[in-house]
Amino acid sequence: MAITRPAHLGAPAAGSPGDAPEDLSSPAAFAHLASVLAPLRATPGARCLVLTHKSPDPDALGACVGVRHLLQKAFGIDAQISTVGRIHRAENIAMVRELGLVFEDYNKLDRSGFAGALLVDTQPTFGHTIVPDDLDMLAVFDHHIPPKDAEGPRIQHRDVRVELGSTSSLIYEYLRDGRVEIDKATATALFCGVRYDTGDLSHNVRPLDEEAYLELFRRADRELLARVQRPRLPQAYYKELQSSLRMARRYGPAVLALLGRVQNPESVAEMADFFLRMEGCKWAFVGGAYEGQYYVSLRTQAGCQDAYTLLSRLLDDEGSFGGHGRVAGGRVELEEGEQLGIRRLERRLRARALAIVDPDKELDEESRLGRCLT
Ligand SMILES: [Mn+2]
Repeated sequence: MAITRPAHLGAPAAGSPGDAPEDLSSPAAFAHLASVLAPLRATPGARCLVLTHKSPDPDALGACVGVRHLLQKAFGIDAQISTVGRIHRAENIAMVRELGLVFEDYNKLDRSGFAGALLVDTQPTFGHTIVPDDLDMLAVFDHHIPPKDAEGPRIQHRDVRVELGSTSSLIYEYLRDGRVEIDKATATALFCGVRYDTGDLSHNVRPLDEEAYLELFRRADRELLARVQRPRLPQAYYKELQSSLRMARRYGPAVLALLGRVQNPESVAEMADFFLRMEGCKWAFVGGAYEGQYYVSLRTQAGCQDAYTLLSRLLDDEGSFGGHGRVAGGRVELEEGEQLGIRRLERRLRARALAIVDPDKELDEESRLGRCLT
């Protein structure tokens, strides 16, 4: 079943080739993308590369699958998804396994056969993103705040909507405007993306996110969704949970868990979600080192400062980060003598967190050291 545009949005406009307009919105966005892809449509056998950030999350994965579907069905262009970095979180692994997704390893890929690249859920200048300098950047679809003054490659079609809850919602809009039929597998993948980034429509939600969530859910494989949401967990998960509980400290409205080395970088985000649920907790900040990088994750409650601004204060120009609404994450490159580097970095992070929680140093000594949770 093809998706029909809701009547109140009117009919899609005709194509308008040329430079990307400042403010892309439906249906001008679809028309502009069509104009950018027109030369490829005229080239038989043209293929595109679909890329995202390292260690993709469900929104990145869903948007990749959605863009590939859009290219194939709306424009007749073949596309290959390629990823960098392992997929870690149990839910994300389950999503890939259950949907039978196959991605090419970017580092082993022969890029010579591609006419151009499209990037989803990230932007070329972000730290955790690798983009080919030997391919045209045809399009970028994202909802993260762009970095200031960053010089990137020329992008023919740039659609970054920071107000949106997920990139998967944005891709849904293109499929809808292109009147593309969304099959069960594509709907399920996109739905996982909207669900993950908006917490089942509980935060960062715009009408488009809501429409995408409901329309995609209608078409999704619900048994498969249930298997993705409650996957089996490796034993290492429980070990990490135990050490996180032991190392976490409460500083007034904040919970901090700076974990030293972790076996799985995704557990940093997982634990931040977990600690934020504690009664009285306004924000949770978790960090852990993995393969030369120190990963950080921040979650904030409604009414608290937005996560992006708070994380920028916590990192104070160290490493790279991104975020929106109540969710932010980043990473800091660790230097030689890693063990010492981890400890020093954690000390700096703790000091900055404390300066935010207790700017006038009014807490007593014990509270300033942080209280154990257990
Ligand atoms: Mn996203």
